[in-house]
Amino acid sequence: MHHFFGTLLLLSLLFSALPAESQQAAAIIPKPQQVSPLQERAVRLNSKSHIYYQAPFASQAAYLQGLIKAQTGLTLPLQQITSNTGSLEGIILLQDAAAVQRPEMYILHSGNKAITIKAQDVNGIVYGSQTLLQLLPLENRRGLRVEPVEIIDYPQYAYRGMHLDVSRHIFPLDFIKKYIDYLAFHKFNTFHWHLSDDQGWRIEIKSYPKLNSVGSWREATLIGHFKDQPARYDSTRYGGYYTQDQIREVIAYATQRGITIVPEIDIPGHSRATIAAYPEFSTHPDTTWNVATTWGMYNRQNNVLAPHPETFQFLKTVFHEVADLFPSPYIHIGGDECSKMWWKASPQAQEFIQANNLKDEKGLQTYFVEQVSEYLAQKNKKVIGWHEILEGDLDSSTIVMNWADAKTGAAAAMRKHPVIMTPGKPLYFDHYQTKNPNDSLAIHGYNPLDAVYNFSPMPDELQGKPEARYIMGAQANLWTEYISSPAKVEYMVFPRMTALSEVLWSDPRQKDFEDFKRRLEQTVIPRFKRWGTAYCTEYADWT
Ligand code: TNX
Repeated sequence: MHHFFGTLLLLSLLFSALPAESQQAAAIIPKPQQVSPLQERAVRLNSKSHIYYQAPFASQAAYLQGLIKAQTGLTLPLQQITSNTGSLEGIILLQDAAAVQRPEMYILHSGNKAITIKAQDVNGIVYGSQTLLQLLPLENRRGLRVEPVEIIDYPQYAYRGMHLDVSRHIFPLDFIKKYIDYLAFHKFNTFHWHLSDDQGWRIEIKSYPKLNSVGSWREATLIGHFKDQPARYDSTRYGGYYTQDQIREVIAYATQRGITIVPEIDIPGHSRATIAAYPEFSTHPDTTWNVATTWGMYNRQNNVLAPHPETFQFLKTVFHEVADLFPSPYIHIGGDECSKMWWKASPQAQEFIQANNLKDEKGLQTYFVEQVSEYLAQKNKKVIGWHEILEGDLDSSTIVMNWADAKTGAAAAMRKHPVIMTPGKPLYFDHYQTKNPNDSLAIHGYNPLDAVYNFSPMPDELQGKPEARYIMGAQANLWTEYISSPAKVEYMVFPRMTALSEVLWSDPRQKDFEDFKRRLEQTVIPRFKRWGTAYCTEYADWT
């Protein structure tokens, strides 16, 4: 008894001794590299406070203004400045490459009359702004109080991505923007947009209009049975695509938020929608081939491109259109699950293999990758492909996106390929995150929150090796066979994406799952509730 009250007293003393600001600052997600409470006066923002910015950050100042208004109701006027006069009151966004020495880094100083965010690039300003939002209250009660604090912060990994498959199910443009907002909130910098697959082509291509008039649409599709729930189908004619104008709008939206959009056109397999539109590009041309209406690997139905001259002309034209549209330095060309049986069964493909001195079908796959890489090099783009592209001998300029285990990722790095880690376990967010038998239908596999949090992008095999530098970062993938609404997307990614943001951003030596959950509940969950985000509430009960 005596002991119990003694501990309680000690604890409450400890807590009251902690300055309020460090309690508040400590709840930031993803956890910053360095947070130091200051002995200065807290800043109070009111309707007279301005957001001052230097010219390169005009767009980000407007973004921050919108975020503060959405969170607190307070609109802060914008004002451009050329330098920091030292007497400004409000929020100040500054470019300072001397003080801020890394890309994407920011230094936030809050004290006395101003909150200054310094960075060398747009991304640093975006991340400093996100941190500031987490320091601000959720309501405006006679001004917004921000504790005196200095935060020095930068990411652990350069590539921090989230993927979304819009082929299996397509989502409204407004939701794509919302998804990008979620990424920005979590300090991700890459959105991998999976735009083509067997079940539908989702980007407007002007030179080959049947990709859209035929390839973007499919007949009724069985989404799936689950337990005793009735089978669900998409409507008789399901589909759609994003126009190039819509895509430009999304790119501008992402750019303002420091996010690069990497488009994926999946070849030479996963090309059923292409073949439905243009059967002449197939190894087994048949005008009855249609856009796929079931899921899974297409061994039984032809979905592989044939090595005709017309096919390569097609690929060159399509990838040039895509490269002209997206400012991203990277274009993803797929390369996964390309069934070799169709090339084996095609005399034309066999002839092509011989005529070009290729070893076998794997060599033909490499040939496809090399051709497309050449077209994209003409547009100054680097190529990303799923790790299956390593099956043949491929030179190391291609970036490998590894959805297998750490060992496969390490092997690619040892071959000097830059590597992005997206292992199915635990980064496939289409897998279950609860053990609830009544959970909404997902793909087999169990990737709970703590598994995501405890994941490390760095394979053990590379510890202490110079090749460790080839690990660019990681990404979670959201395949949407059983995800047909924005709400289900949110349910599947949250809060697992929050855990991944910390894996990619924060110092791994400071990992602490209990502390993470506390900050999740203090900072992120209230915002999910505010935004109406349909996150999975069972993240703690089933892990
Ligand atoms: C494998 S991983 C695929 C996708 C499926 C996914 C389902 C990869 C590159 N390909 O086509 O949607 O499994 O989890």
